[in-house]
Amino acid sequence: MTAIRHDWTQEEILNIYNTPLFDLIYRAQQIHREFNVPNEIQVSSLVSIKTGGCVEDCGYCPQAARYNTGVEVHKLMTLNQVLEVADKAKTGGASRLCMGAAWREVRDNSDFERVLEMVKGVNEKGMEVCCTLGMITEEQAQKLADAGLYAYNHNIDTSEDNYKKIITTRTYDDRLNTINNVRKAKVSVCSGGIIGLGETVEDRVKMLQTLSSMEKHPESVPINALVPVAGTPLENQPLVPIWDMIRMIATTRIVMPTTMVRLSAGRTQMSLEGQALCFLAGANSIFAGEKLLTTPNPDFNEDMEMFKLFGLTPGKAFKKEKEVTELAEENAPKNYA
Ligand code: SAM
Ligand code: DTB
Ligand code: SF4
Repeated sequence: MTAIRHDWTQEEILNIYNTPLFDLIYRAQQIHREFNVPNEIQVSSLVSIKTGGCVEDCGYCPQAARYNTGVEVHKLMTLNQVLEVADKAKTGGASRLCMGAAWREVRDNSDFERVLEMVKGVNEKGMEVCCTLGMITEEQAQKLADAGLYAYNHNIDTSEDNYKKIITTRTYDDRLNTINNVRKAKVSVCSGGIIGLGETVEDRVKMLQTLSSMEKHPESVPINALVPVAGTPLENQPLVPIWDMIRMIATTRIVMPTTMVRLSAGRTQMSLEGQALCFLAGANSIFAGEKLLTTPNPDFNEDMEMFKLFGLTPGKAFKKEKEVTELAEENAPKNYA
């Protein structure tokens, strides 16, 4: 049985990343099958509940107010609008709805109260609810948990060094702090990053080291390929080669065996063959639905066609990835502190 490790060194992770491609995919697939249900892909759908006008300066983001990206600013959606979106997502085959807000942080105001109502309402529909609302305190995390929140997404995006080049309005520690607050409230952690920001392979490796050395691995790790958006500082970044995506996913799978590895933004730029290799490399989750937050994504029908073609099935809600992780960690030989 493969051990769940929290002490991967940068050198080890770099060596994995640089393994000959087929050896890398083979090892990732073996580990994938040891800890996860083969051919089952978890499907999440995204909804931007509050769009644009964000005060932060994240260099990749079309929703930052300071860049002219043409994204229309929308105030917080109503509860009913969100419930309608949830129904559509469920019909489309999604087991989780992820609600995103272009906020720097959550404030204790009527908007937050409304988000709590949304969490409650979507949860009552039998869907897992995820939120990504920017920085939150421990108390806010607890309120979200009490309302029925299943997971909270808060990406570390890249390495600590590279982070400073991409975002100046908050620090890496701010990010880690929010992740800790989510953990304390016993909400499932979803945290990953973006490749294609102009980072080095070492930056990618350092990001994976930060995630894999957490006391508990995030239950889900989204790997986004940058969607370059006109008007953002990163608009001219070349598209991520599919080989980098495959290597990144395989490496993530190997260092965090029980984690849900999400093939996230950038799928419209990928061929079906490319996506197939990402699944073979251990990705077991996607965002489905025609839009991510503000940019296009394959629609539900297209993805269901792909599932049919590959013989994949969408995962059921509340499969308790938390428990799976805990069980696997209990059963695995301990070689970490
Ligand atoms: N404002 C909150 C925050 O920053 O945590 C939540 C929403 S934010 C848009 C969620 C994540 O989307 C970011 O952390 C980033 O990793 C990802 N993202 C944003 N723009 C992207 C782009 N153009 N391409 C790929 N991923 C992107
Ligand atoms: C994540 O890692 N990727 C999603 C979700 N978590 C919130 C967001 C991708 C956003 C891509 C750019 C956009 O559509 O605005
Ligand atoms: Fe704001 Fe989040 Fe976009 Fe950064 S990534 S500008 S915090 S919406």
